[in-house]
Amino acid sequence: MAYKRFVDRLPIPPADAKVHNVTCHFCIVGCGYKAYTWDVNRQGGTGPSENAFGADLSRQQEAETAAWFSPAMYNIIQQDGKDVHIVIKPDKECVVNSGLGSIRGARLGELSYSEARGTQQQRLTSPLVWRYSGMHPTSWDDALELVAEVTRRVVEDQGEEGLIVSAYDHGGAGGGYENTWATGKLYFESMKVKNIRIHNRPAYNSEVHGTRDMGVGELNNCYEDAELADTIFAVGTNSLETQTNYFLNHWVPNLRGTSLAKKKEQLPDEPHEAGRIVIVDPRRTVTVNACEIEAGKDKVVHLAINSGTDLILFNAIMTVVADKGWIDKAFIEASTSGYDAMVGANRVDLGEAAKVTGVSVEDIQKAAAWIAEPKGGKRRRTMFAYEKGLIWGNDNYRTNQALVNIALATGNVGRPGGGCVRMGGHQEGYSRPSDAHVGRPAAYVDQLIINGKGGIHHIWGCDHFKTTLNASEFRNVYKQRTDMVKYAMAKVPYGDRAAMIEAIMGAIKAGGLFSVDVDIVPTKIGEDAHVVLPAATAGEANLTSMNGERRMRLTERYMDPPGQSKPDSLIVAGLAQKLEASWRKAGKPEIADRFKGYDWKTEEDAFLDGYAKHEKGGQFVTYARLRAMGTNGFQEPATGLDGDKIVGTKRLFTDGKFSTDDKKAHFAATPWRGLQAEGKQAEKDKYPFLINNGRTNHVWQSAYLDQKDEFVVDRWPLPFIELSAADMTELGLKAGDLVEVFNGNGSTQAMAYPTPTAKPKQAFMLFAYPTGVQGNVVSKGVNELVIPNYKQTWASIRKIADAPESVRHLTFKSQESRQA
Ligand SMILES: Nc1nc2c(c(=O)[nH]1)N[C@H]1C(S)=C(S)[C@@H](COP(=O)(O)OP(=O)(O)OC[C@H]3O[C@@H](n4cnc5c(=O)[nH]c(N)nc54)[C@H](O)[C@@H]3O)O[C@H]1N2
Ligand SMILES: Nc1nc2c(c(=O)[nH]1)N[C@H]1C(S)=C(S)[C@@H](COP(=O)(O)OP(=O)(O)OC[C@H]3O[C@@H](n4cnc5c(=O)[nH]c(N)nc54)[C@H](O)[C@@H]3O)O[C@H]1N2
Ligand code: SF4
Ligand SMILES: [Mo]
Repeated sequence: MAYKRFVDRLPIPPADAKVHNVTCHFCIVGCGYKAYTWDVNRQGGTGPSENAFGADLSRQQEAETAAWFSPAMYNIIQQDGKDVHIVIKPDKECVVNSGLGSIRGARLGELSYSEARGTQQQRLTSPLVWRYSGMHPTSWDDALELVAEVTRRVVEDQGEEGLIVSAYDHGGAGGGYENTWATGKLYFESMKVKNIRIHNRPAYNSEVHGTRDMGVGELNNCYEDAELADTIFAVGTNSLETQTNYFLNHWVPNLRGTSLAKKKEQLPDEPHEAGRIVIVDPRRTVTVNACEIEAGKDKVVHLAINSGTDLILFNAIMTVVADKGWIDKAFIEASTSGYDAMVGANRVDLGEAAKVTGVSVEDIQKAAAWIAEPKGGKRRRTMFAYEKGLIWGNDNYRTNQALVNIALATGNVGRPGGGCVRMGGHQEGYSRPSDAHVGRPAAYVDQLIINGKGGIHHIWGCDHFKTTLNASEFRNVYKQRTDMVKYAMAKVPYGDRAAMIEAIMGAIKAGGLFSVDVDIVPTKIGEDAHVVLPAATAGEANLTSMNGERRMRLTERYMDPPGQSKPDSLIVAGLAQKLEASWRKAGKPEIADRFKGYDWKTEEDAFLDGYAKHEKGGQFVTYARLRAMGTNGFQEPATGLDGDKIVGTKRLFTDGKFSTDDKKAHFAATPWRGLQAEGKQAEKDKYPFLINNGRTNHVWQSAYLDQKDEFVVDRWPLPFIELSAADMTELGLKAGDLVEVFNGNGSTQAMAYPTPTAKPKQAFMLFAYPTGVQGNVVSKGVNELVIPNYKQTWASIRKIADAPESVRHLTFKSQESRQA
């Protein structure tokens, strides 16, 4: 069982503790935190003037006090080379989270690198290179010169097609405006790299092309809209677990009716009641359960559709809405095009839709009414929210568009209480030169690697072995190709650089791949790399990003990076300089000159070169202004200054003008066409179990920090796979037993978690976990724009062993702690 060892007393932050603005660097929500630091051999007192909270700590504090922190929020870190105490606690003044932490963000303290307290000792502290048959530490110069030299030689041989890049495109840790700009400048401006992919999909494309092509950018509302909506229509988003404090601080008040006063105040001319919610998800999530508890069952509809059938469901809802005339005629007239054609093309028979989706005709009609039926003669306000159940779902492009069709038809884009939005994953922080040269559809990069293409791979903060589709085949080929280079390298003395480069190039010509991994910890893909470069992460460098309502903040540097690690932007700068030198030495000054312009000394220099110059409103944004605007920041785009305050934009598209040439939002024809990606229907026909997959509250992403956090590893030594009681019996399983999940794509393992609410033959497995990679059984099938269907996976399951020792202490209680 998880417990905090050696902590029976925590120091009191003194009144003069340094205070830093922090945005939690995990999920999209971007909760505001404050980091308090002070000298390690001091602490504050209980008197209000003696502690940083200004509270009388000699007395019992009230239940909702902010003058409090938990052991998980605390650590001892280094600041300017000296040990200091640190407390990273949620900020009550931040409008995003109003002082709430989550089970992830509230551990920012203990997830920091600390030599004094032994946390995150896995962090990379120096550049590593492959020599003497292992990874060994070296200097930045040595490592970067090797990377630059091999990169140049590969480009000389194969053109820029030979350089394959994997890079995050998000905000938060492993991203942010500084780092996306730096990597973008290197690969899109100094070079014109085409064979590049994003962290979460195997090509360089939008995951929501569908909505963008209609002119509707995907983060178009504000979190307050969830408090103002009459109805929230939530598709494939398990927001209690994945956008936790957005759900708790902005959805729950509406469902409870506590945002009614706000509704009446802001929208006085219409009737109001507590919010309702419709959730589309094949499985009953804890979000569904929490909504039933908060709103009452009569205000919640869970449409438990068959996996991958969202599209026909949306078309059916659209059909009802159109037939009833529950549309916003004035808006359709003034701000859109193609309505009639869309309704004609997408019309479906409700009986047919019910058959395909498994949802009754009555529930389809009820959902349509809750979304669009006028209330007391006024238009109903509905917020449409979707995330990976839709985005990584069947026929992504059209399904996305089918949802936007309903939002537009009902006049819910650009209006209070509306929006048609991604719930989001990471924070955002995209600032890069044009990627137009990549083309559309973009190259399917994983397949290039699998098919022996490319000679060198640069990886920025991605661990494809855990997180890509078709991961089993990808890893097998990757290992073979990188091993070829390792064997060649082992034959020459490392110090003989000229001979080493020849050996590497020889292996590459024979089909090998040279791999460079930039990360903060050792990764699975990094095990096959030849050079590993240590990055500093959020809090160890200044970093800007925006959240799901485009709220931009600066996370201030509050601690030293581990060892020699550096912010990604400065690693890019170092690499660009080495590339310049390498091309110059090779007698190609015209190419060398393209790598000028990286003389950044700090991450702020990268920010000024990128965001400030290139993003809309960027001229108003400086670190100093962001710092002064604290954890509330402003909502992008910036439109000007009010004194020294940046003025932002609460909602997009409020003027009814959209991002198309004619400024109209374009409705889309999106007829249903079954399981669309290659091989999916055959896989479904062949294997008995749906292997639905995704996230759980405790774990952040591929567990890159959690894998060394006692609390998480103790709860999830192995990834869980939720199974119905009937399936447990049929497979001869007891709680915690080890199972193998396998199909034609590969195999993986997990721990059986009996789940009373699971439907028979519909399993749900934790994704991306180091001790069992769900992606191993995901097929390579993608849509025509190379968007994967991680969620539509079918496989067999068999028992491997009785519950191993590591899971015997676990509880297998239902995740639904109570029922409505
Ligand atoms: N089966 C299945 N697969 C999926 C998904 C799914 O739902 N199902 N979802 C997909 C989605 S939405 C996502 S976002 C991806 C995630 O896929 P990835 O982005 O590959 O995984 P992460 O764990 O988020 O982070 C990758 C690496 O970034 C490193 N990192 C963290 N901070 C920094 C930093 O400051 N600098 C650098 N250089 N590195 C850093 C971490 O140590 C980690 O090794 O997985 C995708 N894969
Ligand atoms: N705790 C935690 N929070 C996170 C993350 C994390 O790792 N841990 N990661 C962050 C990131 S990068 C991302 S992208 C987001 C993802 O946030 P979400 O999209 O909310 O998370 P997932 O669990 O991937 O998938 C959501 C739901 O999609 C459902 N689903 C599966 N198939 C279908 C389908 O065919 N149709 C519909 N409608 N639904 C389906 C699943 O049952 C699941 O409940 O979470 C972010 N927040
Ligand atoms: S909800 Fe997201 S941003 Fe907020 S504390 Fe949790 S992980 Fe961090
Ligand atoms: Mo994501």
